[in-house]
Amino acid sequence: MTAHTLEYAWRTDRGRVRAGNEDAVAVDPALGFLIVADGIGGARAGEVASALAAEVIAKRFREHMAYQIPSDAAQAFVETAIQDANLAIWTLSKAEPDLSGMGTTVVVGSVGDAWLAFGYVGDSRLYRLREGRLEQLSRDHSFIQEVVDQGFFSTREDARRYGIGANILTRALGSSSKVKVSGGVADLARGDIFLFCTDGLTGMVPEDWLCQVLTASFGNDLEPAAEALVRLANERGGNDNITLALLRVGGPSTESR
Ligand SMILES: [Mn+2]
Repeated sequence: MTAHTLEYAWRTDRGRVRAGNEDAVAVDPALGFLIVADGIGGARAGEVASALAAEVIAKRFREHMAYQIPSDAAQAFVETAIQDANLAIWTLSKAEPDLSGMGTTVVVGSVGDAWLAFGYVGDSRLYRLREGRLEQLSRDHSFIQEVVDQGFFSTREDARRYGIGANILTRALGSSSKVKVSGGVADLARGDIFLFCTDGLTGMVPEDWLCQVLTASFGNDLEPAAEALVRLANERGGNDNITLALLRVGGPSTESR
């Protein structure tokens, strides 16, 4: 499936404040996909929405992902899978009064031969650590990101200091029958670490700390790094559910295919 050896690790944690966990994660190293979602909605509706998103997208990968497709086809596949999830959530929210208004963010990765195709809606994020630098590959669909993009503030931190709420989404799955999906394709290089995560991680742990923990994982297993990120978010308050999925790119694969 790929020219590199790949390692995966993932976690979801309730955090220290919330009564339930409305995040969802689904990862399949054999099929090469990663899904992270953060549900929105009263009672247990958020939990239903994020779980349904992960389920619909994972099912689509299991049933329809073709072997060795080009990266642009994988990006289109991810986009369609996310649109399927959106329609399923929207349909269920219309059918069940208890689930009315439910929604979720989602960020999805599809790993191919030397590339990662990705798609997302909302403020769950994708980062890539390369050569000691952590770069956000996604761009939040949030009000705070929008005021930064429009030039009212130079950074999200500035906007937050001014009192702009960090958790107002401008796009989510489930709010209408169609959704606009953002995405792209990133190349894989040896040593890269990709981080898919919800705002329960990024809202608690500064980016330079994320960078340090991931950088420190080189030469070690990936699992302790995943564990350390959850622990850090909890130590710094754990105000929200914390979910992450990691993909680390190793050396050339010895498998010939
Ligand atoms: Mn959250």
